[in-house]
Parts: sequence; C-alpha cells; structure tokens
Amino acid sequence: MDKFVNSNDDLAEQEPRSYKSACRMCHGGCGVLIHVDDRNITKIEGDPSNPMNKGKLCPLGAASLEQIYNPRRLKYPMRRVGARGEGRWKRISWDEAYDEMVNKIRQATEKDGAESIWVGTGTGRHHFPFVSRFANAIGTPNWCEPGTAQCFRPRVHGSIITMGQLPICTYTNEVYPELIIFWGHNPIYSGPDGELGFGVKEALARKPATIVVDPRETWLAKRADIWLQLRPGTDDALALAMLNVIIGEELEDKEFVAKWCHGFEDLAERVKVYTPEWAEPITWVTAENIRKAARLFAKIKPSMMEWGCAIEHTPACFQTVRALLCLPSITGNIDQPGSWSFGMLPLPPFPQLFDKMPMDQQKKRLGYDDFKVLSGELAQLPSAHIPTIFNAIRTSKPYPVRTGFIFGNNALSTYGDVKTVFETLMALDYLVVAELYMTPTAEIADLILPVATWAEVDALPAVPFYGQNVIMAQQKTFQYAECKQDEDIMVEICRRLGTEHGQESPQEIYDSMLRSKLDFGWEELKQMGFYEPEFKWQKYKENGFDTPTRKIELYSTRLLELGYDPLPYYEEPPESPYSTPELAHDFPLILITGARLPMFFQSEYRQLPKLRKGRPEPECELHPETAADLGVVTGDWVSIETKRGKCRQKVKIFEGIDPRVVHVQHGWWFPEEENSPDHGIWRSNANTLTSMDPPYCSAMGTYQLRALLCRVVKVDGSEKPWQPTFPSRYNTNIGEIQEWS
Ligand SMILES: Nc1nc2c(c(=O)[nH]1)N[C@H]1C(S)=C(S)[C@@H](COP(=O)(O)OP(=O)(O)OC[C@H]3O[C@@H](n4cnc5c(=O)[nH]c(N)nc54)[C@H](O)[C@@H]3O)O[C@H]1N2
Ligand SMILES: Nc1nc2c(c(=O)[nH]1)N[C@H]1C(S)=C(S)[C@@H](COP(=O)(O)OP(=O)(O)OC[C@H]3O[C@@H](n4cnc5c(=O)[nH]c(N)nc54)[C@H](O)[C@@H]3O)O[C@H]1N2
Ligand code: SF4
Ligand SMILES: [Mo]
Repeated sequence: MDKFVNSNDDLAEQEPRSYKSACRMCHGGCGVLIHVDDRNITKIEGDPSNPMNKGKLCPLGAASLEQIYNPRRLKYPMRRVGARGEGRWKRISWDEAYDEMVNKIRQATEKDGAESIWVGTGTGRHHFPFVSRFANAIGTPNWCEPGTAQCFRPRVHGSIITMGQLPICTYTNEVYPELIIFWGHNPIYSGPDGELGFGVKEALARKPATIVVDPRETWLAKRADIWLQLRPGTDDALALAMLNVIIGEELEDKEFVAKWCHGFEDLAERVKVYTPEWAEPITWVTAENIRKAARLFAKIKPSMMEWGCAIEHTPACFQTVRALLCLPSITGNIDQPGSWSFGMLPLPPFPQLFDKMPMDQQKKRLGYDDFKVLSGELAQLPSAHIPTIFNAIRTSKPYPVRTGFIFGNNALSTYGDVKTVFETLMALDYLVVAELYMTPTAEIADLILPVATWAEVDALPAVPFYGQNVIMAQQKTFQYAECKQDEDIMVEICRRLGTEHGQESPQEIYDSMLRSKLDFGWEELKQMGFYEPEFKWQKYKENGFDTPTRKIELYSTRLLELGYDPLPYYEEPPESPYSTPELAHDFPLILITGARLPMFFQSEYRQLPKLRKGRPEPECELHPETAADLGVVTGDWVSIETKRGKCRQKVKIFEGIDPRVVHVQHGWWFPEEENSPDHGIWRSNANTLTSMDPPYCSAMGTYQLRALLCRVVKVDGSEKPWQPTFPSRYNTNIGEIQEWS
C-alpha cells in the first residue's frame, strides 16, 4: 500500500524510534509500540508491558496500518459544489473552511440562538469528551451521540443512580471470578469495548462457571453451564424472575444486604409477582432453567456480570439496567476481589464545560423535560434526545435547528430508521462532517473536514472507561496529508469565534488534569506510556456508596424524587407477537440486529482488505426450519422487511438461533462502490428496518434497534437494490429510485 509522506515538520526526518501509545481501532486502550522511521510508521505491535493487553492485538488493532495508510482516506477539506448528495466537491484550504464554519455559527446564533446548532458524534473515540465541551463552548445544549440513549450511558447512569459509580469487570489485578454471567454481551467478538476481551479470555482459562443470556448460541453460549436463550427484548422479565427466585429462596447475601442495600424489602415485594412461571411464556426460557440459573448465580462467589448493549436497544432499557444491577448487589458481588468492582478514578472529570452554560440555556436542551436521566436533572453527562433533535430539524418545533456538525458518525448507517435520518440531514441548512473517509453521510454534507486516525493524535485514554485503572498516553506519531485531530479543529473554531471557554489545546487540558491529582504531567506520561494506580477493593467501607442513602439503592430515592418508579418493573417490547398481534400477522419474525463481528467496528473497516476478506458480504442468520419454510439456503439473497423498510442480506443458516428470530448485521455499506455517492448504503442497511418512533424509555429516551417484528422474503440477488423514495424538493441526485422484490 502506498505510504503517504509524513507532512508534519516536527515529526519528519527523525531518527527511527518507537513510541508507547494506545490503540484506538475500537474504543480502545491496548498498549502499543509504534515504530517510526524518518517519515513513516513502519510497524505497530502490542506493548508487552501494558497490563490491559500484555502485548496482544485483536484483528482490528493488527489491521491498523491498512487504516492509517488507506488510499481512500480524505486528504484535505472539501466544499460541496453540486446539489446535496451529488458527489461533486472542491478542495479548499483549512483557512477557508474555518472562516466558513465561524461565519455559519455566528449567523445561526444571531438568527435562531446557539441552540439552533446541533453537534453530533459517534461512539467513544478519542475526541468524544471534546464534543460536548465544544458544544458547551459555542453555547448549544444540543449535542448527542448514538450511544447516549442506546449504548453504555444507560448502564452508566443507571449505576450512578443505584450505586454512585459504574461497576466494572477488572482483570488487571489477577483475582479472577468463579462465575461469569454474560448478559446480552459477547466480549469474545466485541472485546474491543475497553479491551476486556483479553481479560475475559484469561478469566475463562481458569474455568469459572458461566451463564450466558443470549438469543443466539454464541461461542460462549456453547460452552456455558447454563445458556438462557431468551426472546429478544425480555431481559427485564428474566432478571426480575431471577430476583424472585433468589429472594424467594433466601439466597441473598443477608449481611451485605442488611448493611449496604437500601429498599430490599420493597424490592422483595415488587418481584413477588414475577415468578419463573410468569416469566416462562414471556421470555421463552423454562421456569426450571430460570431457577437453575438464579441458584447457580447466587451460590457461586465471587462473580462478575459482563453486560452489553443488547439490553439498551429497546425502550425497556433503563428498567432492565436497574433490574440487572440488583442481581450482583443482593448477592454481595460488589467491590470484592473477583467481583464487579469500582475503578480507581485517578483523573478528575474531563472539563466538559457544562458548568459554564447558564441553566436557562441548558433547559433548552431537546429532551430536557421528558428524559431526565438522559438530558435533564438526573443526567451525569447531559445530552440531547436524538429523535427530538431530528424532529426539530425537520419541523422547527419547538424551535429551529438548522445547522449541524458531525464529528465522526456515519448517521445514515447507525442511527435507527435511516430514511428519517436522511430526510433530517437533508433538511439542514448547513452540515459539516469531519471524517476519515467519504462515507454516505459525508456525501450529503456541505463541508467535509479530513481528520487524523488514532496514530496521528495526542489523547489521554483511561481504561476501563469510568474505571480508569490504567491511564495511557496516546501519541501523535504521524501526519497524513492535511488531516487534523478533531480536538484541534474544535479548539481552532473556538479561538476564531473568540469564545469565552474552550480555547485550551488538548495537551494543556491533559497536563492540567494529570497534575491536579498526580505528580506528573502530559510530557512525563508520554515517556512512561501508561500509569496504573494501586488498586483497592471495598472502597465503600470508607464513606459508603455515593447515593443519597450512602447505600446501594435497590429502591432509588433519586428516581422517586423525579417521578419515576423507584423499583424495576417489566415492560413488553412495543412491537411484539403479544403487544401487536395484528402486526405480527404480516411480520411474524422477531428481528435482532448488530451482534458484533470481529472484523468490523460499527460501519467501519469495510475498506480494509485484511478485515473485509473475513466478511465480504452482509449476512443474516436464519434457523434451518425458517430457511426451509422460505425455500432458501445459505448464500441466497433475502429481503428482510419491517413496516418501516427493507434491506437485503445473504442467508446464513444457523442452528443456534430460535426459528422465530432473525439476526441482521448492521453497519453495511460498500466503500468500493465509488461511482455512486450513496456507496450502496440503502441496499443492506439494518437501520432501514429499525425505529426512531415513540414509545421511548421514559428515563433515557431510548428507541428501538432490536426486538422488532419483521418478515423475510426470498429475492433474486441480481435485481436492482431497493432505494428509498425521497421528496423531490431535496433536489438530490442520490441515485435512481428503484423498487425491488
Ligand atoms: N469488533 C467489534 N467490537 C466492538 C464493536 C464492533 O462493532 N465491532 N462495537 C463496540 C460497541 S459501540 C459496543 S456497544 C459493543 C457491543 O458489544 P456487545 O455488548 O457484546 O453487544 P452485541 O455484540 O451487539 O450483542 C451481544 C450479544 O447480545 C445478543 N442479543 C441480541 N439481542 C438480545 C436481547 O434482546 N437480549 C439479550 N440478552 N441478548 C441479545 C446478541 O446475539 C449478541 O450475541 O461492542 C464494541 N466492540
Ligand atoms: N441496527 C443497529 N444499529 C446500531 C447498533 C446495533 O447494534 N444495531 N449499535 C449502536 C451502537 S451500540 C452504537 S455505539 C452506534 C455506533 O455508531 P457510530 O459510533 O457513530 O459508528 P459509525 O456510524 O460507524 O460512525 C463512525 C464514523 O466515524 C469515523 N471515524 C472513526 N474515527 C474517527 C475520528 O477519530 N474522528 C472522526 N471525525 N471520525 C472518525 C468512521 O470513519 C465512521 O464513519 O451504532 C448504533 N447503531
Ligand atoms: S481491542 Fe481495541 S485497542 Fe485493543 S488491539 Fe483491538 S482494536 Fe486495538
Ligand atoms: Mo455502542
């Protein structure tokens, strides 16, 4: 692959040398050694001294050089010259780009107020904390990320409300669990989620008991002591029934509960009705298996819960998180060696500048009143509610939102109901997209900014997130063309706007964060590579848990104050054979989407040969009986359809899925299709099927990415791909409108 000349004078023409850094091909944090000759990176390898990965790299990390030197990368800022989505661009200078953005921000602020500017980003990449900082600095409360309501944040917020901090699975201190319960989480593939994958494998090598809660028979499920193959979207029912068994059979840790849990009696009362017999027809898991799992979980200690985003993709999200939190709590598996623990948090909170935004402006955040845990009073990282922002963009209600900035999100791929997303983005007056590649989302922008890959930035990752057991220096070792680090772009906009806050460089911020709590700064950390504070358990014994009662709040006083149910309860998915039987008549199968693959990260890496060759085409999983009913075999094309849209993928017959369930991969587009600006985004996109419509989770505003109703139809793969019909007023040339099937 062609090497691009290192155009950074500071880094050019140096002696060959090695840098300690942190890989960020995923959320990141594995220690790496980056070897650089006079101008280029020659090799990236795992750092054997780093406690997170001990010299190992996953397939994504191992493909880093194909990403960094990818010829498809954006190289300079570009301004749209044709109609939106027409694919005609003109190279401009960074100065021109900055002037344009600064003018647009000023105009938008004068005309409709700063809240008319929307700032979006994607999941936990290096610049994530800077995005809300930037939004606050320019005065808009309307920033968001697909994960704030759908991934990780519900677990963070639910944990903070329940026990003051997010509990983590930590494997760095070598006390391993005797039991692991994997709940809607498959870290063998999605390990790149704070690089727990390596630690999980080490823990599994010690042969703990395992319970897996998953509608699909994963590698972990195959090896589990108990696999609970539940109906998608009914995790809350299953957790409540397990609580019913543990409490009913008095298997709780009585001493821990008496001393450290608030509201046990209330919880006991609440779960009385949720018997395993009640849960069996709802969850499709037999009452016997629910009892077995609950007893095993309560009996074996210490245990850890590895929970994932599958529980956060339905409106029952927050209740499910709360119910799951009760399981380790009442069995005393909290902050003990080998159990869930709390991280050391050696860093102060990142200065996101929420404190600098006046309260009346914060209250304009879209979602503030409706989703108090996501956007309002109870939010630890307040962010706007995506469907509410998108609605405001389309309708100007409750106020206009006309200008958008996206720093790293392929919105037409990963948000729910992407037809609505397309309409929304096209309705903006002005859209900037900062990206590595020309994605289908970048194609409908007005201005495109080329950004740096992980090896070209200075950042301060701390892993696991919200635990910070290891702090690392991620170092800039290379400069590709005119690409800039996202953080530097945001800072420069603030400087040119002359904002009161937000003008410090990233390095200044890292340095002051480190020095405020530790006896070294950024330059020293770069030399050290990483820092690992001494780990302590049972920190709650000093001051209790950080909640109003200083205990784990099974019964949440904070939720009660804000008008939410203080105890977890069951909610049937809004679309299901039970809640919408008439819809189930036409769409009889249950759809799940997005179970992670080891070779991609969301919609990323389909342009990396090493990774793409592992999965050249999109696949959906069907049970052999379902496939036989449809008359399809592995490799056939099918159309997967919901009442919102359709997409097509190739069949993979999989015994390990219930005949009533279909799994569809997410994140598909085809970067190699360069002759059309949509790059095939409408063909196999799981989010043509999903929903951004209400009902939402009342606390977090979560919409539905899984547990929806669908049908599958056999199609001929040679037919033209289906594309959505868009209103002509958008004047796009996004491709011919074709119906197929
Ligand atoms: N290689 C790779 N790693 C990744 C990512 C990636 O795209 N690629 N993405 C990263 C991100 S942002 C995230 S959030 C994490 C996500 O990673 P995980 O949290 O592991 O989530 P998934 O892989 O989506 O789903 C895990 C399992 O949940 C099951 N599942 C589906 N529906 C349900 C349900 O209703 N209930 C239950 N109990 N299980 C269900 C799926 O079958 C799957 O096996 O991975 C991160 N790591
Ligand atoms: N149907 C369905 N949809 C899902 C999911 C699912 O399971 N099913 N999972 C959901 C989850 S959990 C999440 S977290 C979201 C993820 O959603 P996102 O994190 O937004 O993922 P992508 O859409 O792939 O967008 C990331 C984009 O950022 C670019 N990028 C990478 N690094 C950088 C960088 O440093 N700077 C900039 N500016 N750009 C960069 C990549 O090229 C890519 O185009 O998707 C959600 N969507
Ligand atoms: S787990 Fe993440 S950080 Fe570690 S090597 Fe893989 S992509 Fe890099
Ligand atoms: Mo995520």
